[in-house]
Amino acid sequence: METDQMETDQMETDQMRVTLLLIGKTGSGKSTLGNRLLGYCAEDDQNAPFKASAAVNSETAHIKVAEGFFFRDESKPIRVIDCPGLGDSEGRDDQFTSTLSDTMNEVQYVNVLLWCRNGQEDRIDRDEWKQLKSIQDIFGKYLFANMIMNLSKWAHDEKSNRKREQSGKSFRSFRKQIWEKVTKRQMDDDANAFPVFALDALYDEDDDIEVKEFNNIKEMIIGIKTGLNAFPVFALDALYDEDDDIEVKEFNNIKEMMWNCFQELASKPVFPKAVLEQYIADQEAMAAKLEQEKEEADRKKVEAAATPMLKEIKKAQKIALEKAAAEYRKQLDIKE
Ligand SMILES: Nc1nc2c(ncn2[C@@H]2O[C@H](COP(=O)(O)OP(=O)(O)OP(=O)(O)O)[C@@H](O)[C@H]2O)c(=O)[nH]1
Ligand SMILES: [Mg+2]
Repeated sequence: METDQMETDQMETDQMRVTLLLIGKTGSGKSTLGNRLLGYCAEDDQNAPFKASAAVNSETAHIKVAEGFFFRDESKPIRVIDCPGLGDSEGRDDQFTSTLSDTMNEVQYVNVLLWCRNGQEDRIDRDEWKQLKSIQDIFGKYLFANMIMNLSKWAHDEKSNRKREQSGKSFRSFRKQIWEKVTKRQMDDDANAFPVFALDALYDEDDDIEVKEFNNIKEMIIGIKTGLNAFPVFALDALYDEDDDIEVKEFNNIKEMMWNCFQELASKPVFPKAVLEQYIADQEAMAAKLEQEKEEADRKKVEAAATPMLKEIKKAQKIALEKAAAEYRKQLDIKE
């Protein structure tokens, strides 16, 4: 009984689990952020599910799925999927789409597409486009509506803040610039508006394919309104200084806002195309089976209803036949 209860609890938790897919370039801080969101603080915590490192080559070689709770809060179950960053030197890029596709078909849905970017890099390069393309191949364009961006390596201490303000690169202005560059529209005062792409994305404006791809993905991201109405961007510094009051306050603040977004997307999961196709096929098979069963039941019902009627008809026919035969005999004057 207790085990049953535990299994039920487990199933309910699974149903509610907010699933996050971390994407981004190699070294952009995906694994570090994933560990942090699951409540692993120390950089070298051996129990942390994802391995992070400062190595030049991609540290994460395989897609890994880890389940836990948002900052270990048991009322907030999450599932984090950490991907290798594209653009490594090990030639793994080609396998990326098929491996990601397999993993997605297994996990079935994603609530949040969490795009990690190094806050010190304002260019979006070819590898990031490639990753977005893979996502599109698997999910269709819909997952882009559930996108959140996080800038790593964006320290919030006083000195860093001051330095950025002085160089005109505050978080607000950074976001505004990107927004306007991508949408070619003036950003209104909506504080949640998402700076879709970074400054001076690397695409080659003379290359038709690159231009097409840029515009394509741009339209998707701006145009879809099924997930979050405005795409938020955060700068949660996964390695903030716990002794710096400003950093701690900012970290907790951003953490809170991030969870609110996750929660909003919890009821708007996005499914891979393959999962949807399978679901539709199962539904159709089920409907066909039900139809067949219904036809069989109807046939039996008609048969059952027809039986007494047939008996009546047969009886009436017999009577008529006997009557006709009697008449006939009379005509022939056959004596009985
Ligand atoms: N200061 C600071 N450093 C960070 C932050 N996030 C990641 N780093 C550092 O950046 C380096 C790369 O981080 P990873 O988490 O391994 O990056 P990744 O995106 O998982 O990289 P791949 O697995 O290679 O794709 C590590 O040295 C981290 O300590 C951050 O928010 N702030
Ligand atoms: Mg990694």
